[in-house]
Amino acid sequence: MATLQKRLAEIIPPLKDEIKGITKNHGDIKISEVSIAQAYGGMRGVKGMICDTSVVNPDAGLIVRGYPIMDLTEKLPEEIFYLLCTGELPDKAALKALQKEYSDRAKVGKYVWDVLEAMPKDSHPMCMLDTAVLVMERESEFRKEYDKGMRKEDYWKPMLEDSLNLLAKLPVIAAGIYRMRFNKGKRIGAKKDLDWGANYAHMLGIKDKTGNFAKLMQLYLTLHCDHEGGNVSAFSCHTVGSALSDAYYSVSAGLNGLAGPLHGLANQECLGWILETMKKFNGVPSEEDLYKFAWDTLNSGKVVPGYGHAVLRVTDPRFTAFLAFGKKYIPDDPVFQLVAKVFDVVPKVLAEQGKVKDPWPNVDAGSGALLYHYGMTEFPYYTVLFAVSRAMGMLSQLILNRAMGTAITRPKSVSTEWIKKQIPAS
Ligand code: CMX
Repeated sequence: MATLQKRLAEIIPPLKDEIKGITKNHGDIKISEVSIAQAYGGMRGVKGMICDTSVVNPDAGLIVRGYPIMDLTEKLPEEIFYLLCTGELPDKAALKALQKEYSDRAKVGKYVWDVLEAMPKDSHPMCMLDTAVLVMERESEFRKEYDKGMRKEDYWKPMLEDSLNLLAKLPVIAAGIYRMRFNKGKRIGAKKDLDWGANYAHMLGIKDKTGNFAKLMQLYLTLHCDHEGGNVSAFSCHTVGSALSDAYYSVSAGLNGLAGPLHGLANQECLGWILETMKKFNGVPSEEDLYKFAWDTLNSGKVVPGYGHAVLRVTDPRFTAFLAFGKKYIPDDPVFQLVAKVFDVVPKVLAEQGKVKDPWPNVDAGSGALLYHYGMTEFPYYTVLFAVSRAMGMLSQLILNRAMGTAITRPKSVSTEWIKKQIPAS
């Protein structure tokens, strides 16, 4: 059976040889130059690391292992994880085997719940998720094997074990946090016959007779899976992992970055902005009022959350997928209608202002309105959903980096004094 473990064991050695050959024979070829503006500007556009799980093209958005994300919207998140790791979609048997792995590993230790319950009641759900991940570090198979003394070529194996354990437990923990933090009552146990995303939806306990909330969760978890290697969460996870820190330490680092308002937290900020607009205008405003309100936001020195991107220069296809979901299932919902209207107005405003390089919506612009419709109104929780999905990207990248023996991250920094010396005298 082509289990994930077996398939990785087959594809890793030739891939390693290929990379060895490339660096040995062509290592001197230049792939990037760095300007002073880039050094001060978050290294935007500098090609200085490898990520084989996905690429983000400025004019097309996320491509996972050669598949545009719009071609994957019907896939289960388990299929996506297999694809991220191997470059192939699993056959039925491999999918079933992976689902069994998740189901067998889903039990979360009591000590994790005890820690979460001891946290202050106003802790942010992302801080709770991160704490749970970090406190489970004691379970790391990578650390155990490393401490025993393991051969370098075997590093990826316990990393895969840690990844499967984490992915199996994350929805259970994340759903538990939702119920605990927002007083939803007792935790709901997983069901053996449900897939990963449907189980998460079930454990959250959102009542939905239509079954469309579970569909939304499948779409949500699929769309947020990965976004190449240089975004804040992936890069943080990568850097920490490059020190051979295990999956728990590394993913925790990534989650801390995802919790920032310019990154994953933008989805909570986004719905906040939409609801603020609704409140101000007592419902969906006219295009004219919306135009003025968007300008007010910019003039008050704030960003319009959900718009702009460090890499993309077109409407994020993930936003397009959420918009299509809303149009299909909840076209009459006023909050969703406002999201669609904002899409008509805000890019014009941002373009007129002329500062932003990408005036188009990113993934965070629309997802909140959909969750809100199905009764998940606690928007500080939204980034947790993002995190559960993005763990797939972070972990698949970690597995591959361990397999390839990726070097410890250590770019060179320079001082402003040094920069000044590079500027020719005029
Ligand atoms: N609203 C107002 N101003 C914006 C803006 C927005 N949505 N997006 C960018 N700008 C501004 C920047 O703040 C910057 O202003 P200054 O020159 O005064 O510093 C200027 O436009 C140029 O920025 P940029 O090069 O176009 O964008 P960056 O690559 O620096 O930043 C991002 C990208 C996403 C942080 C930025 O567009 C932003 O803050 N967007 C709103 C927050 C958001 O939606 N984040 C989620 C991104 C997706 C994700 O990672 O999860």
